[in-house]
Amino acid sequence: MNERTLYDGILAGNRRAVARGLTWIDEGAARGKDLAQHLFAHAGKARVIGITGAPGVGKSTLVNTLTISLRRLGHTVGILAVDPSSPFSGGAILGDRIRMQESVDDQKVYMRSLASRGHVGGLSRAAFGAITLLDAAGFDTILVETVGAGQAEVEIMRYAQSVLVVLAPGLGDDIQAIKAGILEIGNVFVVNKSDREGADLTVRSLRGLLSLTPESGEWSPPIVKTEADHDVGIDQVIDAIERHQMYLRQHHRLNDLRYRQAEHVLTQSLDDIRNEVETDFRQQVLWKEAVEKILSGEDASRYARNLFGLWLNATAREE
Ligand SMILES: Nc1nc2c(ncn2[C@@H]2O[C@H](COP(=O)(O)OP(=O)(O)O)[C@@H](O)[C@H]2O)c(=O)[nH]1
Ligand SMILES: [Mg+2]
Repeated sequence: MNERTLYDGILAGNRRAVARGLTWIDEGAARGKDLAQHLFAHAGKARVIGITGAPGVGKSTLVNTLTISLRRLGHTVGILAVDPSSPFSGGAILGDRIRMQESVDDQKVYMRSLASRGHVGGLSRAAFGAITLLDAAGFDTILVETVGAGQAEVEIMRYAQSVLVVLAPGLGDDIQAIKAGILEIGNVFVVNKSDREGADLTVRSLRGLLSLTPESGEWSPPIVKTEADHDVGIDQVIDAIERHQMYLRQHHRLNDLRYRQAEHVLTQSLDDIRNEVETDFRQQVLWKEAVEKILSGEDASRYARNLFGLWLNATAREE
């Protein structure tokens, strides 16, 4: 499959093309980056829901149950699991459960986990590319599951419109240990495993913590109790998401987000060019000459500008 066929296939929602494209993006190489950049113009229609929280709180179970409900409501759902520490094992289970519970058309759900890219920037970029691809492929709802631990995950949640932070009782005082960062990114809080003792205590502690964090605009994040493995509270989660989406539309936040994403794509593109320039010149004698000149007191920025100029001329000739 060449890039053109792949691109057209993705826009037509062809599953093989979607799978191949996600693999390209997950590789983190130039062809995947190009593909994601080309697809950006066709994205921006889906609602992107982030689901984050500590390992074991029930995020994957919630994603599974939410998907079933969203399918019942007629939505098409793209799912990304970004969890480098524990690879998503729910893929087959998800498919099976949906087939068991609903006679839905499998074609309307697509699930994929992203591998660890080794460094923060790579994983986050692959996630953004993958969201863009699923959006361009026509999935109207995209669920992105991350483990709310590191910087990469918080960064990935910045691509989501509505962020669900999932907690579970039994964390006790550990709730205090929840990073302030994760409280700030949450638009809806889900206290899952509410069949367990301590759920109400968790809700109260959470409410206390939330009252201390500065409010962002007129939205005050609701707290929803769920039992994700028994489809309890899922309608309320969907309702909270709908209300948050409505809030975003009414306050023109979706346009702002899209604008920032376009800026992000531009920044990435500039970074790519910078890296390409360096890689090119490191292989040439010019690089060594420049380094030696700088050693003997010449201005590095003059050389940097010079190298960019030469690179631009060379690429202009190629085109
Ligand atoms: N008791 C109880 N267990 C749950 C609930 N939701 C999920 N689980 C279980 O919690 C475990 C971890 O769930 P998982 O979805 O993999 O958590 P994740 O690591 O956050 O994705 C699994 O054994 C689930 O079956 C719930 O509402 N109540
Ligand atoms: Mg999981």
